[in-house]
Amino acid sequence: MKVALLGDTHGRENWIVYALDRFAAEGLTTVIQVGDLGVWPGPTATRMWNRIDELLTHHGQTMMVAPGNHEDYDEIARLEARDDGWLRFRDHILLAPRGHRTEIAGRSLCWLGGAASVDRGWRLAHQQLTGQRTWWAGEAISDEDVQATIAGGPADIMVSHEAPQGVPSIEAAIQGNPHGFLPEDLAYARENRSRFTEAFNAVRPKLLLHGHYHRFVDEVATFEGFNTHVFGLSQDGDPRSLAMLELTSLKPAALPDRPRAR
Ligand SMILES: [Mn+2]
Repeated sequence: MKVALLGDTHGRENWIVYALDRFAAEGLTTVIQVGDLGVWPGPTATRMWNRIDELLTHHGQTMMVAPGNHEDYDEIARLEARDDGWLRFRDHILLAPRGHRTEIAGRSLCWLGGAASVDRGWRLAHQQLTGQRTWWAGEAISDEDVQATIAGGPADIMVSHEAPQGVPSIEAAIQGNPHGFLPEDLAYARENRSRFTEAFNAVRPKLLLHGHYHRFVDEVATFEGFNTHVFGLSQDGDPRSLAMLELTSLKPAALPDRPRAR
């Protein structure tokens, strides 16, 4: 069985429509999304997600999400959990609680969303100036989230927004603070990433699917006594934020080239 993989979408409707159409053209009905979906407050976002849910219905697709850092965690906290644990955002858009477990086509999956915003201070300053909120404390991965994830044991696939420490291409990309983030925000992000890494080391997945870094990552990395194929999806606008995964082989692949449908 093949499933679709989708990187950070940041609530960009035309990109999400494009992605879902591309997946539909390949007959892909299960979409794994790795966070920064765009769960935002206000009626504009509400109407947009209603339209996306209609499109998912039309295509017979379900989107399963490990939420990111740029999401309205107050809204996520109000969502109702279904009997199977998924948080229902829309009928066909399901958000994973931290440490959630599922099985698809015989493969075990562990879901751990969340990440710390390295630009937290800038977002809070922006809120003070404009009144527009873009940061929620619920983005951070808590000790309880880590413990819940560890309790579930290993899994074949881990779906997350964050990536663990020790992935060479990511370490190279974030080294040296090129954007000049605030020291306290860098420390906050580093500490949160350590917490994610602790959970990751207990899950020991064969394959990690993640977002957050807005760059394509495809490498086998060595961790504490195990190897993981780390597959990081890029963000909206970049073709490398779309992929598909054959669950038998656990090999992600790019979508075949086809003309743009709409
Ligand atoms: Mn993002």
